[in-house]
Amino acid sequence: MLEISEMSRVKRFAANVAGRDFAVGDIHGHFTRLQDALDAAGFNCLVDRLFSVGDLIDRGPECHDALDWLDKAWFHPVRGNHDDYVVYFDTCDVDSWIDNGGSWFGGLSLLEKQVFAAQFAKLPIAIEVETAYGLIGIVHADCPFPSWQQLRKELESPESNRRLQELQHYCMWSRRRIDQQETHGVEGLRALVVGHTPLYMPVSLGNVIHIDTGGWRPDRGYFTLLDLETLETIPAS
Ligand SMILES: [Mn+2]
Repeated sequence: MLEISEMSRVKRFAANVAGRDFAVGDIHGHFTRLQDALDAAGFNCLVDRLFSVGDLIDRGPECHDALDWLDKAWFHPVRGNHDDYVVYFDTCDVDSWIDNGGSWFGGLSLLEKQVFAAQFAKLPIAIEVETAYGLIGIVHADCPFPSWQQLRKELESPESNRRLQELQHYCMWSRRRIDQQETHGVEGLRALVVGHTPLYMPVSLGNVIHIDTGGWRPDRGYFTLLDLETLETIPAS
């Protein structure tokens, strides 16, 4: 059984003074398409960094490539709800996982499953990135509090394991903000970047930017790259 308590649940990155920082929405096993989007943006892996809102696997044909991408020094994902299935592959709700594109995992050997789980257990729940214009937060689905500092504090020192599970679940699964079109935003950040809910174009609600434009979808989907300094998107939206 994996123990994640010693892993860092919030990861902070200093400003990138050498190149650009981008965030991208849910990938879901479409790394070739992602690479095409990076090439189109002139992404330079020597100086640029790519942050991901998670959901690296399930649904698409290239889930196995996720481990290669995790090895890249410039690729930094948070943990999505699908990635969390991998971490807890031996105890999670396998039926709902398979219903949501997870059948590829069943084809792995036990050793391969354990390697995946160990790597995915290292994925933080939240990332924060310093930029010239303020701090950017990244979670897969949403921040459960009006303030980023409160989320960071509770993730780093939760009052109980049960509380931690609830918080992590909200960060990875909630669609409340986008469903309710809540515009109050999250204090303590210039912007919070999230994915999880596929949209036809990026949507800003207060300072919360939803960037999952369904790059993994068979039709009408594309990857949006959000520049974390300018908050402009490629393609422009
Ligand atoms: Mn998701």
